[in-house]
Amino acid sequence: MAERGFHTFAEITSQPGIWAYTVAEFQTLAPRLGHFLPDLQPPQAIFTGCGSTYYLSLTAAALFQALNGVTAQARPASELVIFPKLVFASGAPVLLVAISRSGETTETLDAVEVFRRHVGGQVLAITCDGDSSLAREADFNLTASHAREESVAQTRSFSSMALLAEALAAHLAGRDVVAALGPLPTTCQRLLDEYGDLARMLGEAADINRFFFLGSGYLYGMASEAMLKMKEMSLSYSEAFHTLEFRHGPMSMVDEHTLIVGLLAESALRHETAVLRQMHQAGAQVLAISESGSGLDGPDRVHEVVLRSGVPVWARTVLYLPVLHLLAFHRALANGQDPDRPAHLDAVVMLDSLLESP
Ligand code: F1P
Repeated sequence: MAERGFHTFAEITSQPGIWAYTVAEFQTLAPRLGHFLPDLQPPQAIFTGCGSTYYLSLTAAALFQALNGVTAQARPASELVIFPKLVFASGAPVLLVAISRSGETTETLDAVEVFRRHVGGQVLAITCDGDSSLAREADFNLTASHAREESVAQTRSFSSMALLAEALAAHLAGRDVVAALGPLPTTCQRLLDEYGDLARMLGEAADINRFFFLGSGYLYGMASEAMLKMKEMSLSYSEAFHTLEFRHGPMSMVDEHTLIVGLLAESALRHETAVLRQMHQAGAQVLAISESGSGLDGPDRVHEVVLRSGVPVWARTVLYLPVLHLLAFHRALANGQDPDRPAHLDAVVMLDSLLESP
Protein backbone atom coordinates (compact mmCIF):
# COMPACT_ATOMS: atom_id res chain seq x y z
CA MET A 1 0.00 0.00 0.00
CA ALA A 2 1.29 3.49 -0.90
CA GLU A 3 2.24 5.75 2.01
CA ARG A 4 -0.37 8.29 3.07
CA GLY A 5 -0.57 11.22 0.65
CA PHE A 6 1.76 9.60 -1.89
CA HIS A 7 -0.30 10.67 -4.91
CA THR A 8 -1.31 14.06 -3.57
CA PHE A 9 2.30 15.02 -2.82
CA ALA A 10 3.39 13.93 -6.29
CA GLU A 11 0.55 15.89 -7.88
CA ILE A 12 1.31 19.06 -5.90
CA THR A 13 5.03 18.97 -6.63
CA SER A 14 4.60 18.13 -10.32
CA GLN A 15 2.73 21.37 -10.97
CA PRO A 16 5.66 23.23 -12.59
CA GLY A 17 6.11 20.59 -15.30
CA ILE A 18 2.37 20.06 -15.80
CA TRP A 19 1.80 23.82 -16.17
CA ALA A 20 4.42 23.94 -18.93
CA TYR A 21 2.58 21.15 -20.80
CA THR A 22 -0.73 22.93 -20.25
CA VAL A 23 0.48 26.22 -21.73
CA ALA A 24 1.86 24.31 -24.72
CA GLU A 25 -1.46 22.47 -25.09
CA PHE A 26 -3.29 25.81 -25.10
CA GLN A 27 -1.02 27.16 -27.82
CA THR A 28 -2.01 24.35 -30.16
CA LEU A 29 -5.73 25.07 -29.59
CA ALA A 30 -5.61 28.87 -29.52
CA PRO A 31 -5.74 29.46 -33.30
CA ARG A 32 -9.09 27.61 -33.46
CA LEU A 33 -10.57 29.78 -30.70
CA GLY A 34 -10.65 32.75 -33.07
CA HIS A 35 -13.13 30.92 -35.32
CA PHE A 36 -15.18 29.76 -32.37
CA LEU A 37 -15.77 33.26 -31.03
CA PRO A 38 -15.09 35.59 -33.96
CA ASP A 39 -15.62 39.02 -32.35
CA LEU A 40 -16.48 37.84 -28.91
CA GLN A 41 -20.10 38.27 -29.94
CA PRO A 42 -21.89 36.99 -26.86
CA PRO A 43 -22.25 40.04 -24.65
CA GLN A 44 -22.45 37.83 -21.56
CA ALA A 45 -20.60 34.83 -20.26
CA ILE A 46 -21.57 32.43 -17.49
CA PHE A 47 -18.95 30.22 -15.87
CA THR A 48 -20.10 27.15 -14.01
CA GLY A 49 -18.85 24.07 -12.16
CA CYS A 50 -19.21 22.26 -8.82
CA GLY A 51 -17.01 22.39 -5.74
CA SER A 52 -13.47 23.23 -6.80
CA THR A 53 -14.54 23.98 -10.34
CA TYR A 54 -17.22 26.40 -9.09
CA TYR A 55 -14.49 28.22 -7.16
CA LEU A 56 -12.38 28.21 -10.32
CA SER A 57 -15.37 29.72 -12.13
CA LEU A 58 -15.38 32.65 -9.69
CA THR A 59 -11.82 33.60 -10.57
CA ALA A 60 -12.23 32.79 -14.27
CA ALA A 61 -15.35 34.97 -14.65
CA ALA A 62 -13.66 37.89 -12.92
CA LEU A 63 -10.63 37.63 -15.22
CA PHE A 64 -12.81 37.24 -18.31
CA GLN A 65 -14.83 40.35 -17.51
CA ALA A 66 -11.80 42.44 -16.60
CA LEU A 67 -9.83 41.56 -19.72
CA ASN A 68 -12.64 41.49 -22.28
CA GLY A 69 -15.19 43.98 -20.98
CA VAL A 70 -17.87 41.29 -21.22
CA THR A 71 -20.31 40.81 -18.37
CA ALA A 72 -19.30 37.52 -16.80
CA GLN A 73 -20.68 35.77 -13.75
CA ALA A 74 -20.01 32.49 -11.98
CA ARG A 75 -22.73 30.21 -10.59
CA PRO A 76 -22.70 26.69 -9.17
CA ALA A 77 -24.01 24.27 -11.81
CA SER A 78 -26.86 23.20 -9.52
CA GLU A 79 -28.19 26.78 -9.53
CA LEU A 80 -28.41 26.76 -13.34
CA VAL A 81 -30.34 23.51 -13.14
CA ILE A 82 -32.72 24.27 -10.28
CA PHE A 83 -33.17 28.05 -10.69
CA PRO A 84 -32.49 28.80 -14.38
CA LYS A 85 -34.60 31.98 -14.34
CA LEU A 86 -32.39 33.44 -11.64
CA VAL A 87 -29.32 32.95 -13.85
CA PHE A 88 -30.45 33.53 -17.44
CA ALA A 89 -32.19 36.88 -17.25
CA SER A 90 -32.87 37.87 -20.86
CA GLY A 91 -32.96 36.27 -24.27
CA ALA A 92 -29.55 37.78 -25.07
CA PRO A 93 -26.88 35.37 -26.31
CA VAL A 94 -24.67 33.92 -23.63
CA LEU A 95 -21.43 31.99 -23.73
CA LEU A 96 -21.47 29.12 -21.22
CA VAL A 97 -18.07 28.05 -19.91
CA ALA A 98 -18.48 24.72 -18.06
CA ILE A 99 -15.52 23.59 -15.99
CA SER A 100 -15.04 20.06 -14.65
CA ARG A 101 -11.95 17.96 -13.98
CA SER A 102 -13.78 14.72 -14.74
CA GLY A 103 -16.27 16.07 -17.27
CA GLU A 104 -18.77 13.65 -15.69
CA THR A 105 -20.29 15.56 -12.76
CA THR A 106 -24.06 15.21 -13.10
CA GLU A 107 -25.01 18.79 -12.12
CA THR A 108 -22.53 20.26 -14.62
CA LEU A 109 -23.84 18.05 -17.43
CA ASP A 110 -27.41 18.93 -16.43
CA ALA A 111 -26.51 22.64 -16.48
CA VAL A 112 -25.32 22.30 -20.08
CA GLU A 113 -28.57 20.51 -20.94
CA VAL A 114 -30.66 23.28 -19.35
CA PHE A 115 -28.62 25.86 -21.23
CA ARG A 116 -29.21 24.05 -24.53
CA ARG A 117 -32.96 23.76 -23.89
CA HIS A 118 -33.70 27.25 -22.57
CA VAL A 119 -30.98 29.62 -23.71
CA GLY A 120 -28.93 28.45 -26.66
CA GLY A 121 -25.49 29.76 -27.46
CA GLN A 122 -22.03 28.31 -27.44
CA VAL A 123 -20.68 25.97 -24.78
CA LEU A 124 -16.98 25.91 -24.06
CA ALA A 125 -15.64 23.19 -21.74
CA ILE A 126 -12.52 23.33 -19.60
CA THR A 127 -11.65 19.85 -18.35
CA CYS A 128 -8.86 17.35 -17.83
CA ASP A 129 -10.54 14.65 -19.91
CA GLY A 130 -11.05 15.34 -23.60
CA ASP A 131 -13.07 12.10 -23.99
CA SER A 132 -15.54 12.90 -21.20
CA SER A 133 -19.27 13.49 -21.61
CA LEU A 134 -18.80 17.23 -21.06
CA ALA A 135 -16.07 17.46 -23.68
CA ARG A 136 -18.25 15.60 -26.17
CA GLU A 137 -21.25 17.80 -25.44
CA ALA A 138 -19.38 21.13 -25.70
CA ASP A 139 -18.81 23.12 -28.88
CA PHE A 140 -15.17 23.68 -27.97
CA ASN A 141 -12.82 22.08 -25.44
CA LEU A 142 -9.81 23.31 -23.62
CA THR A 143 -8.22 20.26 -22.05
CA ALA A 144 -5.42 19.98 -19.52
CA SER A 145 -4.82 16.33 -20.35
CA HIS A 146 -1.49 16.07 -18.52
CA ALA A 147 -3.04 17.26 -15.28
CA ARG A 148 -5.26 14.23 -14.54
CA GLU A 149 -4.98 12.94 -10.99
CA GLU A 150 -5.17 9.83 -8.82
CA SER A 151 -6.22 11.80 -5.76
CA VAL A 152 -9.74 12.84 -4.89
CA ALA A 153 -8.85 16.44 -4.01
CA GLN A 154 -7.98 18.60 -6.99
CA THR A 155 -4.56 20.24 -6.90
CA ARG A 156 -2.64 20.25 -10.20
CA SER A 157 -5.87 19.71 -12.14
CA PHE A 158 -7.36 22.84 -10.58
CA SER A 159 -4.30 25.00 -11.18
CA SER A 160 -3.90 23.72 -14.75
CA MET A 161 -7.55 24.36 -15.61
CA ALA A 162 -7.13 27.80 -13.99
CA LEU A 163 -4.19 28.42 -16.33
CA LEU A 164 -6.42 27.52 -19.28
CA ALA A 165 -9.07 29.95 -18.03
CA GLU A 166 -6.44 32.70 -17.69
CA ALA A 167 -5.14 31.88 -21.17
CA LEU A 168 -8.65 31.90 -22.66
CA ALA A 169 -9.48 35.33 -21.25
CA ALA A 170 -6.13 36.80 -22.23
CA HIS A 171 -6.03 35.30 -25.71
CA LEU A 172 -9.49 36.64 -26.57
CA ALA A 173 -8.36 40.05 -25.28
CA GLY A 174 -5.37 39.99 -27.62
CA ARG A 175 -2.76 39.63 -24.86
CA ASP A 176 0.53 37.80 -25.29
CA VAL A 177 -0.39 34.62 -23.42
CA VAL A 178 2.92 32.82 -23.78
CA ALA A 179 4.98 35.78 -22.58
CA ALA A 180 2.79 36.07 -19.48
CA LEU A 181 2.28 32.40 -18.63
CA GLY A 182 5.67 31.10 -19.81
CA PRO A 183 7.57 32.06 -16.61
CA LEU A 184 4.99 30.54 -14.24
CA PRO A 185 6.44 27.00 -14.04
CA THR A 186 9.83 28.35 -12.90
CA THR A 187 8.19 30.64 -10.37
CA CYS A 188 6.02 27.77 -9.08
CA GLN A 189 9.10 25.60 -8.56
CA ARG A 190 10.84 28.39 -6.65
CA LEU A 191 7.79 28.91 -4.41
CA LEU A 192 7.57 25.19 -3.60
CA ASP A 193 11.30 25.10 -2.80
CA GLU A 194 11.44 28.37 -0.89
CA TYR A 195 8.24 28.01 1.16
CA GLY A 196 7.84 24.24 1.53
CA ASP A 197 9.29 24.33 5.06
CA LEU A 198 7.03 27.20 6.09
CA ALA A 199 3.97 25.27 4.81
CA ARG A 200 5.06 22.22 6.76
CA MET A 201 5.73 24.21 9.94
CA LEU A 202 2.30 25.89 9.85
CA GLY A 203 0.55 22.70 8.71
CA GLU A 204 2.01 20.77 11.63
CA ALA A 205 1.54 23.54 14.23
CA ALA A 206 -0.44 21.87 17.00
CA ASP A 207 -1.58 25.22 18.44
CA ILE A 208 -3.54 26.13 15.28
CA ASN A 209 -7.05 24.70 15.11
CA ARG A 210 -8.90 26.95 12.66
CA PHE A 211 -8.00 28.40 9.29
CA PHE A 212 -9.46 31.41 7.50
CA PHE A 213 -8.57 32.15 3.87
CA LEU A 214 -9.20 35.74 2.79
CA GLY A 215 -9.13 37.09 -0.76
CA SER A 216 -10.83 39.82 -2.81
CA GLY A 217 -11.50 40.42 -6.49
CA TYR A 218 -9.87 37.77 -8.68
CA LEU A 219 -8.50 36.08 -5.59
CA TYR A 220 -11.73 35.26 -3.76
CA GLY A 221 -12.11 32.11 -5.90
CA MET A 222 -8.54 31.10 -5.05
CA ALA A 223 -9.10 31.73 -1.32
CA SER A 224 -12.23 29.56 -1.52
CA GLU A 225 -10.31 26.76 -3.22
CA ALA A 226 -7.56 26.93 -0.57
CA MET A 227 -10.29 26.67 2.08
CA LEU A 228 -11.77 23.60 0.37
CA LYS A 229 -8.37 21.88 0.14
CA MET A 230 -7.85 22.35 3.86
CA LYS A 231 -11.31 20.98 4.61
CA GLU A 232 -11.23 18.03 2.18
CA MET A 233 -7.71 16.81 2.87
CA SER A 234 -7.34 17.45 6.59
CA LEU A 235 -10.92 17.71 7.94
CA SER A 236 -9.97 20.94 9.68
CA TYR A 237 -12.18 23.89 10.50
CA SER A 238 -11.59 26.10 7.48
CA GLU A 239 -13.55 28.98 5.95
CA ALA A 240 -13.09 31.57 3.20
CA PHE A 241 -14.30 35.15 3.09
CA HIS A 242 -13.92 38.26 0.99
CA THR A 243 -11.16 40.00 2.89
CA LEU A 244 -13.00 43.08 4.12
CA GLU A 245 -16.13 41.05 4.84
CA PHE A 246 -14.17 39.29 7.56
CA ARG A 247 -14.64 42.22 9.92
CA HIS A 248 -18.42 41.97 9.56
CA GLY A 249 -18.97 39.09 11.94
CA PRO A 250 -16.52 36.26 11.18
CA MET A 251 -13.70 37.99 13.05
CA SER A 252 -15.47 37.12 16.29
CA MET A 253 -14.06 33.59 15.78
CA VAL A 254 -10.43 34.78 15.89
CA ASP A 255 -8.21 33.75 18.78
CA GLU A 256 -4.60 32.69 19.35
CA HIS A 257 -5.33 29.28 17.77
CA THR A 258 -6.30 30.87 14.42
CA LEU A 259 -4.29 31.10 11.22
CA ILE A 260 -5.44 33.87 8.88
CA VAL A 261 -4.17 33.38 5.34
CA GLY A 262 -4.39 36.57 3.28
CA LEU A 263 -4.20 36.23 -0.51
CA LEU A 264 -3.32 39.86 -1.16
CA ALA A 265 -3.93 41.83 -4.36
CA GLU A 266 -1.54 44.69 -5.14
CA SER A 267 -4.42 47.05 -5.92
CA ALA A 268 -6.09 46.37 -2.57
CA LEU A 269 -2.97 45.98 -0.42
CA ARG A 270 -3.60 48.90 1.93
CA HIS A 271 -7.15 47.79 2.77
CA GLU A 272 -6.32 44.10 3.00
CA THR A 273 -3.22 44.43 5.16
CA ALA A 274 -5.26 46.58 7.56
CA VAL A 275 -7.55 43.55 8.08
CA LEU A 276 -4.59 41.21 8.61
CA ARG A 277 -2.98 43.65 11.07
CA GLN A 278 -6.21 43.87 13.04
CA MET A 279 -6.53 40.07 13.20
CA HIS A 280 -2.91 39.77 14.31
CA GLN A 281 -3.66 42.20 17.12
CA ALA A 282 -6.65 40.02 18.05
CA GLY A 283 -4.22 37.11 18.57
CA ALA A 284 -4.15 35.28 15.21
CA GLN A 285 -1.11 34.04 13.36
CA VAL A 286 -0.99 35.52 9.87
CA LEU A 287 0.29 34.16 6.57
CA ALA A 288 0.40 36.93 3.94
CA ILE A 289 0.82 35.99 0.26
CA SER A 290 1.58 38.89 -2.05
CA GLU A 291 3.50 39.83 -5.15
CA SER A 292 6.10 42.07 -3.51
CA GLY A 293 5.68 41.71 0.25
CA SER A 294 2.82 42.82 2.47
CA GLY A 295 4.78 45.30 4.58
CA LEU A 296 3.49 43.42 7.66
CA ASP A 297 6.62 41.42 8.35
CA GLY A 298 8.50 42.02 11.54
CA PRO A 299 6.14 41.05 14.32
CA ASP A 300 6.15 37.59 15.77
CA ARG A 301 3.56 35.21 14.27
CA VAL A 302 3.45 36.98 10.86
CA HIS A 303 4.70 34.88 7.93
CA GLU A 304 5.20 35.94 4.33
CA VAL A 305 5.09 34.28 0.94
CA VAL A 306 6.39 36.69 -1.70
CA LEU A 307 5.54 35.62 -5.24
CA ARG A 308 7.96 37.94 -7.12
CA SER A 309 6.37 36.67 -10.34
CA GLY A 310 6.84 39.77 -12.47
CA VAL A 311 3.87 38.66 -14.61
CA PRO A 312 0.64 40.64 -15.13
CA VAL A 313 -1.99 40.47 -12.41
CA TRP A 314 -4.29 38.23 -14.48
CA ALA A 315 -1.52 35.66 -14.98
CA ARG A 316 -0.51 35.31 -11.36
CA THR A 317 -3.69 34.07 -9.67
CA VAL A 318 -2.61 30.40 -9.85
CA LEU A 319 0.64 31.15 -8.03
CA TYR A 320 -1.15 31.67 -4.73
CA LEU A 321 -2.14 28.00 -4.55
CA PRO A 322 0.87 25.62 -4.51
CA VAL A 323 2.16 26.68 -1.07
CA LEU A 324 -1.40 26.42 0.25
CA HIS A 325 -1.70 22.92 -1.25
CA LEU A 326 1.34 21.98 0.83
CA LEU A 327 -0.18 23.62 3.93
CA ALA A 328 -3.31 21.44 3.59
CA PHE A 329 -1.22 18.35 2.81
CA HIS A 330 0.93 18.70 5.94
CA ARG A 331 -2.10 19.48 8.12
CA ALA A 332 -3.79 16.33 6.78
CA LEU A 333 -0.82 14.16 7.74
CA ALA A 334 -0.59 15.87 11.14
CA ASN A 335 -4.32 15.15 11.66
CA GLY A 336 -3.77 11.47 10.87
CA GLN A 337 -5.66 11.70 7.55
CA ASP A 338 -4.70 10.32 4.16
CA PRO A 339 -4.80 13.29 1.76
CA ASP A 340 -5.23 10.89 -1.18
CA ARG A 341 -8.51 9.61 0.21
CA PRO A 342 -10.55 12.24 2.06
CA ALA A 343 -13.35 10.99 4.27
CA HIS A 344 -16.80 10.61 2.68
CA LEU A 345 -15.67 12.05 -0.69
CA ASP A 346 -15.60 10.63 -4.18
CA ALA A 347 -13.59 12.14 -7.02
CA VAL A 348 -16.79 12.70 -9.00
CA VAL A 349 -20.34 13.26 -7.81
CA MET A 350 -22.61 11.28 -10.15
CA LEU A 351 -26.32 11.38 -9.39
CA ASP A 352 -29.51 10.55 -11.25
CA SER A 353 -30.15 13.51 -13.52
CA LEU A 354 -31.90 16.39 -11.73
CA LEU A 355 -33.86 17.14 -14.92
CA GLU A 356 -37.33 16.09 -15.99
CA SER A 357 -37.39 14.58 -19.49
CA PRO A 358 -38.11 17.31 -22.07
C1 F1P B 1 -16.08 18.51 -8.83
C2 F1P B 1 -16.02 18.04 -7.36
C3 F1P B 1 -14.71 18.38 -6.67
C4 F1P B 1 -14.70 17.94 -5.24
C5 F1P B 1 -15.12 16.49 -5.05
C6 F1P B 1 -16.31 16.14 -5.91
O1 F1P B 1 -15.64 17.58 -9.74
O2 F1P B 1 -17.08 18.69 -6.70
O3 F1P B 1 -14.48 19.76 -6.67
O4 F1P B 1 -13.42 18.11 -4.71
O5 F1P B 1 -14.07 15.66 -5.34
O6 F1P B 1 -16.20 16.66 -7.25
P1 F1P B 1 -15.42 17.90 -11.28
O7 F1P B 1 -16.75 18.25 -11.89
O8 F1P B 1 -14.47 19.06 -11.39
O9 F1P B 1 -14.86 16.64 -11.86
